[in-house]
This record gives sequence, structure tokens and C-alpha cells, in this order.
Amino acid sequence: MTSAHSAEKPGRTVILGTDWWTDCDDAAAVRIACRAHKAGLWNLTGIVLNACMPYSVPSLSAFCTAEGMESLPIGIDRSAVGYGGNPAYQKLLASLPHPDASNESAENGLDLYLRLLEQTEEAELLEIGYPQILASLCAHPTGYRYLRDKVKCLWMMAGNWENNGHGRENNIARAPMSRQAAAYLFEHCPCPIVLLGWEVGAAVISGTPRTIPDDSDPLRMAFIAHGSRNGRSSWDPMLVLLALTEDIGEAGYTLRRGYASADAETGENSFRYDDSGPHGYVVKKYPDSRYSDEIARWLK
Ligand SMILES: [Ca+2]
Repeated sequence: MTSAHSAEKPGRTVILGTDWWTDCDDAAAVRIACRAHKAGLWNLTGIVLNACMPYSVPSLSAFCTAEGMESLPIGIDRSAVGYGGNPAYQKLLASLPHPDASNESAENGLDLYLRLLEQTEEAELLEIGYPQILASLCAHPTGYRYLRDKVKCLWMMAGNWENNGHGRENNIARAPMSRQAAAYLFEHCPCPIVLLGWEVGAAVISGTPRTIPDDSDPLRMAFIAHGSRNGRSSWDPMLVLLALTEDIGEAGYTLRRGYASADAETGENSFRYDDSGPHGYVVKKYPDSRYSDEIARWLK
């Protein structure tokens, strides 16, 4: 049973944004976010879908139901149909038990952010997908005020920072909507942003059959349907664990601080280094196995 969605409960309030799109690492991330909530480590008050595929809401609802969080509010950007791609696991997961939920009946993603942020004094946002709803939140007068006054940190899987902060990555560069949104968000977002880039998660493999031997486990189902029977890169679960640990050093990283930016036309990301800047990207301190072992402890 899930009962802890009230903003009155003390502790950290977090809202997760996800594309829940073609890649299965979002499912690993959602599992960790839900399990951290169930363990009382934070209050996950909602999940917002920023890509809209035919079975987005029912499949996420079914996955959350399997995690014991069937009442978790789910919002969606119904206009986000332009990211293309073939959703590998949504229809399969939507066949699992879940409350009556559909893309059509789900709350609008921006409205859900505004509603959840209205109900809390302080929150953190986690983003493991496309940034256009967050950009809309930032462009909204009340949303901007919440970002400035209530949001302690935006934790984002986005960009590729390994070449002196310069690169290109799907969550920003996928389509005109994500490129323009990332450019706007980096320029205007009034809260600190901590970025975990492509280079951090690519070689860290999670969701292996050794970790999850049961093929009927919904997470395993998503990995197999995605074609990742032997595991997958860990961008999204690493972002969630970074945010969960909160302390960058304790999470296993150093932080390069400065100003992130994105080219609204090309989607390329850049970074201007400044030790007092509001943005930062993380760099791994340890071998990949340190991170994959930690993820495995959460997923099994
Ligand atoms: Ca994702």
C-alpha cells in the first residue's frame, strides 16, 4: 500500500520526470525511486512522462503497481508524440495489473508539477528524459517562482560532458522540442542543476540475469523486450542513486561547476567552467563495478 504522498510528511520531496520511451534504463530508475520511497528515504510524490507513446501511462502505472505504488500520481505531456522511436516494452507491461489509467485520463504533466510543488515547501526534481515540461514550468510565472523558491536541486541525466563539457546526447538533442527546451532551461532555470552525462553511465551495466534471475519480474520483462537480456547502460538508475545519496562525494563523484548551455538548433551541449556557477556535471571517482554493484543491490 502506498500512503505517503502527503506533503505533510517530513523529509525529502522528490518528483521524477522520465521519457519512459524506448530505453529500459528508465524502468531500473523508477524501481529505485519507488523502493527508496518505500524505504522511507524520500517522498516520491509523482512521476511525469515527457514522451507520449501509445501505452505510456498504463505501462508506467502497471510498473508502479508492481512496486506497491499504485496510487502514485502520473502526469504526461500528451503533445510529446514527436520523439519517434519504437517503444519496446510498454504494451507488454500494460498487460500487467494496474488501476484504470490511460494517456487520455492522466493529468497534464505541467499541471501535475504545479500541483505537487504547490503542496510542498521544498522539493527536488529528478529528470531522466526530455526537458520540455521543465522548460514550460520555468516559463510559467508560478512555476518559475516554485523553481526559484522551493526547488533545492534539479538532478538531470542529460548531455555529454567528457570532451571539456562539449558533446551531444539524446535527452537534449533528440528533436527540436528537446533542443529548444534544454537551451531555455539551462539559460533561465533559477535553481541549481546537477547533471549526469552520457559518459558516466554508458559503461556501467545493470539489470543482468544474475541480478534479476526471474524473467517474469516486470523490470526483467522490460530489459528483455528492449533486447538487453544481458544488461543495459545505467544512465537513469545512476541519476536516481546520485540524487538519493545527495552528497556528491559520497555518491562516488566529483563535481565540475559552471554554466551548462545547449544549442537550440543543433542540440549540442557546452560548459563554461566557474567554481561559483549554478550548474555542475559529475565525474566518476571509482571503477564502473562500484556503481553497478550498488545498482544491483537496489534492483534485485
Ligand atoms: Ca530515460
